[in-house]
Amino acid sequence: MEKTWRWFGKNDKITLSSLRQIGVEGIVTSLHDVPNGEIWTLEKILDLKNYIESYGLRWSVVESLPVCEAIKYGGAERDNLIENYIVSLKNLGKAGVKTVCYNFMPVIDWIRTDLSHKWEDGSSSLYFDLVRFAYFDIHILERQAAEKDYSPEVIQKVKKLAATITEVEKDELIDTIIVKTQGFVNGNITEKDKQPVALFKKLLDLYKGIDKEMLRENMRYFLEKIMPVCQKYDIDMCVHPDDPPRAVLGLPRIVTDEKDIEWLLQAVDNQHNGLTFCAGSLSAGIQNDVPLLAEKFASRTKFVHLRSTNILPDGNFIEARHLEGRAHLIDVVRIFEKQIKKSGKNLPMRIDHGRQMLDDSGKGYNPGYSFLGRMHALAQIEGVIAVVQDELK
Ligand code: DNO
Repeated sequence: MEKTWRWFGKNDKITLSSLRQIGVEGIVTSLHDVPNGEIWTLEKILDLKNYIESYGLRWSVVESLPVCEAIKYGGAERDNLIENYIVSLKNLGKAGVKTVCYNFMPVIDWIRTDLSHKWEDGSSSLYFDLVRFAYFDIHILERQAAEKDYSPEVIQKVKKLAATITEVEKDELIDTIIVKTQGFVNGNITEKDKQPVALFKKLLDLYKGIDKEMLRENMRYFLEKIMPVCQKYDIDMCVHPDDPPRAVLGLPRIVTDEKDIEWLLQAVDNQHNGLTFCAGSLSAGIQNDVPLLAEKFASRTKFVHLRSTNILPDGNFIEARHLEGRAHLIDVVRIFEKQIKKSGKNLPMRIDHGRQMLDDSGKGYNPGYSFLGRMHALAQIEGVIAVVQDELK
């Protein structure tokens, strides 16, 4: 696999020269300064690409070219927005950047409730606590009939939490769920927004009446429109699974498990309609056997995220060490290395999230995207890849 790294552009505190030293080969990034829905010009793409190449690296994957909400809920502006998307893809194709990761999650991208869950050894990782999330849903968003979506045990615990939670904790929860984890990945809500909750509720309203079937049809519509340009420029679109892989906040989610992935690959049965195999996101779904999914979808996987989780009682989950947990990354690596051998085509892989450890704290890295924690995981995975490649000789 090609060793890639998610880098957030020229303002990222982690420099390309450091990445070069730790064995990174390719960069995963986006034009983070272009607002969602606007065209990525060839000029801007080439500027960043040349910058990356001047460090002896290559721009391997775009993550993400964000899909605007109106495309997902099927709003009046969707055709214009898809037109812009197509122009951006064409420009990427002309520049030779041909792997594009995106997602089709309504309103909210990945969800965590704690960004620095302490481990016994002093490091920390990201965490999802269902009771806190339900509290946010029921008491902060005050979503109509939200209680229905949680078990009586969870509701009981939410009541207890409501009696003790402080204002500071409430603010932190809002900041974690809809600001800090979202701003840098999709831009719906950013640190600049003064009233994130009100804004978020407006976004949720856009999906009133949109169920799983409708969201699927909107995804099919989008994919059918963009396939010709992907075909022409040999661009692989790689959808990122929903994280966590389940419906949330009354919103449908359609990339959660084997059936969903099967549906989307068949709905538009074209090699350019591919998958980002995010082992970590999939592993947070109790229904998912990660190596089994890797085996099944290896030929349509165009980009791999390596991370793992452990599911805890109550529907909570924690991001595990990369060689532990439900993702079974050793098996996953073996499956994709075999696929590479079979197809003769290399696959970009990035370490997805790392713990915060040693000198990572206080550096202002985006949540999950520590330097030392990810470097540590990369070294482990590099070892696994070397062993597997040796086995396959
Ligand atoms: C979080 C990421 C996601 C991912 C997008 C891809 O760390 O895994 O935000 O980048 O969903 O579109």
